[in-house]
Amino acid sequence: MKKILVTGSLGQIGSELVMKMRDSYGADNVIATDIRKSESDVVHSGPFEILDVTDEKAMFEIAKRHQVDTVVHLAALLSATAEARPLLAWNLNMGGLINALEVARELRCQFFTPSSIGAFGPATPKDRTPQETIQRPTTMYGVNKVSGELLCDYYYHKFGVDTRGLRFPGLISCITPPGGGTTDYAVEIYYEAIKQGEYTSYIAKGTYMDMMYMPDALNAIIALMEADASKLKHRNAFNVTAMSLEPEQLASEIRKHIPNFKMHYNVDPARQAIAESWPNSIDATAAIEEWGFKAEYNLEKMTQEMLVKLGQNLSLTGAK
Ligand code: VAH
Repeated sequence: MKKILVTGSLGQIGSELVMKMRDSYGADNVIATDIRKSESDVVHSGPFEILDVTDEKAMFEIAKRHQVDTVVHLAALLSATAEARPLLAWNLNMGGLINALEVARELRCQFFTPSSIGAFGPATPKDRTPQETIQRPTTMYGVNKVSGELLCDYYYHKFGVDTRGLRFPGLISCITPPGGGTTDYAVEIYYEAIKQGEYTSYIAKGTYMDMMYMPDALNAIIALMEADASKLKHRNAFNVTAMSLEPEQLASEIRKHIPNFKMHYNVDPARQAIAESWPNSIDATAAIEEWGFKAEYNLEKMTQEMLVKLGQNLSLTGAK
């Protein structure tokens, strides 16, 4: 990767990945794009372009003008929003993906896009879900993710595009809150713990989902993209995870730092149904064996860092 185009650069992954890639590859070598502009480090620390990923001509023009050799396609609607607006999700998630793959094909770029544990469904083995197993998701987001995995495989086998991807768990970050996800509760809880000392979870206690702290996710993307292609058997959909959590575990760990933290529940049936259709835990053996995946953060280490960094960020913005 020398010259990288990133779509969805102001989103939860993009806003941190762009900054990390600019540190590693040079600010001018990471072209950030998003459908809107905002006052952020991403916009001010290197090249930024407005891009609607459903406009392939515009994407091709930006990629060609900057002579990129890598496309990192992150722009997408997450699970809860996709379930509320399935047709919009299909058009954006699949239309954006095929456009990004076409640009990568025409300009002979390496390609990354994330899949998700959302690519699994109720028929999938729930515990230590294997790398290769039944994928019959019951959400539009899951249909998009399975279709995306197959499309990326197709572009590799048919056109030789060096496509790579990861099935991400819920990602927890202190920089840009996620929007429209099912696992967002695991981010919101930290913000509310600091601001209010309590949190009302829309996911029921005892509902296990895989989670990962954002620094581990960013390292995984870069490690996969820099991995020896000859060692990759799975390419576009490596299971990666750091921990399997349910809301009470997060609450207990937070109480080690904020003893009076109170947890309440007001379950959202729509997002609870999505969560229950996903695995409790997935198996990351293929990623470990094929390109050395390793997560550095467990619940204790993540919570310690999240509360310290969020506390600083919220004080800075006066939100505390
Ligand atoms: C979501 N955060 O909740 C995303 C992710 C595994 C979950 O794909 O939709």
